[in-house]
Amino acid sequence: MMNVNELFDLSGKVALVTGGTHGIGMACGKALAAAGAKLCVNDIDDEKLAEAKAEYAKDGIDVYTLNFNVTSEEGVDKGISQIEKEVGPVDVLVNNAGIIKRIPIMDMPLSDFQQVIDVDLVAPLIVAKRVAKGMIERRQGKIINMCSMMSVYGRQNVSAYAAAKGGLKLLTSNMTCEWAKYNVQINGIGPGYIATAQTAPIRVGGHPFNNLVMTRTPANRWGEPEDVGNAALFLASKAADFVNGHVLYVDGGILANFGYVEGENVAD
Ligand code: NAP
Ligand code: GCO
Repeated sequence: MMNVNELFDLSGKVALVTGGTHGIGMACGKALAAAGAKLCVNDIDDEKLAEAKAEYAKDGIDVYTLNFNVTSEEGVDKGISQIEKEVGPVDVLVNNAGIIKRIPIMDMPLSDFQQVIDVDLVAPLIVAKRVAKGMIERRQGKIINMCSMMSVYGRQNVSAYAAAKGGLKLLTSNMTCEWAKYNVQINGIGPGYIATAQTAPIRVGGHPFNNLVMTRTPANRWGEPEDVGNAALFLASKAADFVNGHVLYVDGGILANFGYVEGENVAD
């Protein structure tokens, strides 16, 4: 008979969550650590790494922290080598680190567009390539790329972000085409609108975008980072060993919903 605990047990596994010092990344980290994984998180800010270490410790998690920029091939190689030496080979990678710039296409400097592409699309490739080498040799591994509603939809002012997240969805497919045969599962998570620092500018203080999220989200609420962390645990577990190239949308039903008008006459 199946043992559910074994199915979701990550004991002995090394997990890296990029940008895992707060928000969705921290929720993913906490979920993986709760299942027994030895958790590593990176960031580009030593202060945030120190704060995160203290925050994780409140949950009894002794997180391994290190500072490297996911857009730097050299930095990523050094960081992953350090993890492999100090902790062990990476079994689970969550490509979570990301940025957004909300600027109309016509006003967005090319350098800004390029920066978003570098962090949100090229960096997941850099990190995945570096850890996949060992996963392929060991014939096992889990890679989870943090996609978005913008992997499917466009939206005003987030062109670079949508281009990156759309590309990340298809990069996830292509990683699957090339690496699944080595028993590496590569999937994406597509969070809906989640209450984090990244969405605070369009969520807090009575921002009108709140109304849009409420009407477009059938669950009628913003998601919590933990909602995404739970999905990461599933995709990192044995329960998802035959799930590959899939983007698991954790969106409260947004993608199922065209929208509605208050007071619509349902008799028509
Ligand atoms: P967040 O609060 O902005 O956190 C992003 C993390 O990535 C931060 O820890 C940040 O570090 C780190 N980071 C940024 N650039 C980096 C770099 N070059 N190297 C290393 N780390 C870097 O965002 P979030 O809301 O938790 O989102 C996390 C992921 O989910 C992102 O990929 C985002 O696009 C995606 N997502 C978010 C939502 C949402 O509604 N919140 C929905 C869909 C998808 P610093 O703080 O030091 O800059
Ligand atoms: C925005 C938001 C979104 C979310 C997320 C939705 O400005 O539209 O920041 O992009 O972060 O990606 O899935």
